[in-house]
Amino acid sequence: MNQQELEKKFQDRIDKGEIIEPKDWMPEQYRKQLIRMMSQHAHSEVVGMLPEGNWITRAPSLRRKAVLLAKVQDEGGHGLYIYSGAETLDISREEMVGEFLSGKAKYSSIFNYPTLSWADMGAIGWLVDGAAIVNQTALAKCSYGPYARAMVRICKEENFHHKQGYEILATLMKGTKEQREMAQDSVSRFWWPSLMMFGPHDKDSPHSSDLLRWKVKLFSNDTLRQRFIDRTIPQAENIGIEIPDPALKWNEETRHYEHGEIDWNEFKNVISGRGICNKERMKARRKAHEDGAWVREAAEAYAQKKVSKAVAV
Ligand code: FAQ
Repeated sequence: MNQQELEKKFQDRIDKGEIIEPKDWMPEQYRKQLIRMMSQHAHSEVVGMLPEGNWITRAPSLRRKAVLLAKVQDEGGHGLYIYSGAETLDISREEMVGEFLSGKAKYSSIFNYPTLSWADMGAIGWLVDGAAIVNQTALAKCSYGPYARAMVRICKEENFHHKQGYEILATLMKGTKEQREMAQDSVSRFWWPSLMMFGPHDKDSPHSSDLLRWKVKLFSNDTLRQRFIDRTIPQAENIGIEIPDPALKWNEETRHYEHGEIDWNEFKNVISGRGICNKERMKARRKAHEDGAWVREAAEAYAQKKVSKAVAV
């Protein structure tokens, strides 16, 4: 079969809803797009440990500390599943991490914002994990098997994260005036950056048409963002939190919330490395990588010893 026939056969499989597995033939661009998206997703999970890790020592009770510790550990685990999934596309973990540490590969814009108060643990769980769930529930049905399967487990864990975040904010909203103000301030800071997590508008999204055609993305950026808004507003009303968007209003005809425009200049700045915490996040990850060098060397030496023992036997 020539290239054209192979591509047609591949697209037919996708259109029929078949799942693509690592050993199947795939267009080079499909492989490259998946590597880009999955590695960026994995980097986001790992960088995502930093804003919350910042509060582990200052959690207000032992219970809150244990929950936060488990959550941060879960995010690290998610990064590892996704790196493993991406390795099936013929790229090594070292290469992916190398591209991230050199600044070539991106990670989610949301993790370049600082966590200034305990309420931010609530806002991250409720809004950031909430946005991640909307995005990842769709990805759990994507055309690439290893990515879809990783998403199934990740979504289950993210649901716990989402509930614990909402519970933190609900508790604060039932507390003192200062606690309610702290919760409100946090949501006011995290609302717009959470909407940015879904990426640029569909018309400005260069990768969407390929990804939608290949069913890596099942829904567009704007569709998922709207879904997130529609499901989050009633939750905000339920606990008395105000969403910092004066343009927000329910449209009875479309049965969706209308909302104000995102500050795309801010988004562009953050993804170009000029956000509040970009430098700090990269510095922390580079240090963690350097500090972990001895672990990688020890693991490598151990693996080689095992191989030479097996050969001797
Ligand atoms: N941040 O053409 P598009 C989590 C870039 S959840 C940074 O629309 P695409 C869980 C994009 O890469 C967060 N960059 O791109 C957690 C591209 O640049 P490039 C991670 C962004 O791929 C919770 C350019 O803009 N989730 O970690 C962003 O079709 C709590 C053009 O954009 C995922 O990664 C952004 N927000 O759609 C952890 C989900 N948006 O690569 C800890 C998987 C866009 O050409 C605590 N990824 N860009 O240089 C996706 O669904 C997609 O990749 C999108 C972007 C929707 C993010």
